[in-house]
Amino acid sequence: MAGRILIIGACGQIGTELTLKLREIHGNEEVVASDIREGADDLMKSGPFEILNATDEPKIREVIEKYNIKQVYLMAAMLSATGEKAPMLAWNLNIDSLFHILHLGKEGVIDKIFWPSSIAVFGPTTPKDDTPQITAMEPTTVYGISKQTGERWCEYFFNKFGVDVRSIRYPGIISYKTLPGGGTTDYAIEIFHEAIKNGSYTSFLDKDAALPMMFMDDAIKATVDIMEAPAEKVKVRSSYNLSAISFTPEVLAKEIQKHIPEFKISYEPDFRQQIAESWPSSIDDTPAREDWGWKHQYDLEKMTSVMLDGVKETLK
Ligand code: AKB
Repeated sequence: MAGRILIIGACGQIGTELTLKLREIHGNEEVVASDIREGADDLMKSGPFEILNATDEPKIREVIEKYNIKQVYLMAAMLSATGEKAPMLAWNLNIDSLFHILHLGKEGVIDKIFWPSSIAVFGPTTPKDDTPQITAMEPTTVYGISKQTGERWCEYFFNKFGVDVRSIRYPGIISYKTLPGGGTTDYAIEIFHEAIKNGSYTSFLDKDAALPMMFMDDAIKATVDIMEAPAEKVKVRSSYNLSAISFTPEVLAKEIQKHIPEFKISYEPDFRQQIAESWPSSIDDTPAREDWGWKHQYDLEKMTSVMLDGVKETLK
């Protein structure tokens, strides 16, 4: 590969598994992980790592030069629930980091950028079911506003300066290797840990809060696929809708009960319920499927059984 890959925010929930996958594909030395803190052992030991704050532009340039980086995956972000507690910090982190990377693309220092958006770009005026790619978008969270703004800037930098930036709107991502941090969809991971440890879970979302979700392996596959697609196939340069499964806490609990019959769920909705209510229940991702061949592999049943095995393994 001509030039290496840099992952910013490599120690987070998606960053960790993405780094390991990209190292498997391109070779360990070709993929530089970076974050503001150290992460999982396998990530730290398998290839180069740099402590890097995503808003520190001079340090980003230094790392890019040091390793001859040509592709950047900007995974650092403050998510929806945490963002509501620290709005300005969320805005600064989510937007400043993106600007630094887009400008490096504009200057021709790097060739390709991946930047994740989210279903949080949608809001209460968006059609809830099978939300189309192009629709009303009036997000009500700081995280959603920052992601929507970021999408506009990505498209602008592509149109005006030819920056090859690619993006998908992640739904809630479900995984067992690294815990998520501060999202509204985090209940769908906590529930597995609590089901195995205690046989019960109190959900911070209501029983019928349906949200779009996806197992981690599918999210990683989508990320790798869109980055490997020929440029002309990536027709949406804001961000692609991406969909796999959609369920409520009650439906997920019933699926878990097929494996752990004594599992009990109760509901104590908090401020995150309001965020969930402003988001779609399900997503129409036809453009991603048609343009670059996106296809998910995990349904609710398969995801649940892999999650239960995976969480059991991590708790050993
Ligand atoms: C969150 O809940 O904030 C995230 C997301 C849907 O982007 N998981």
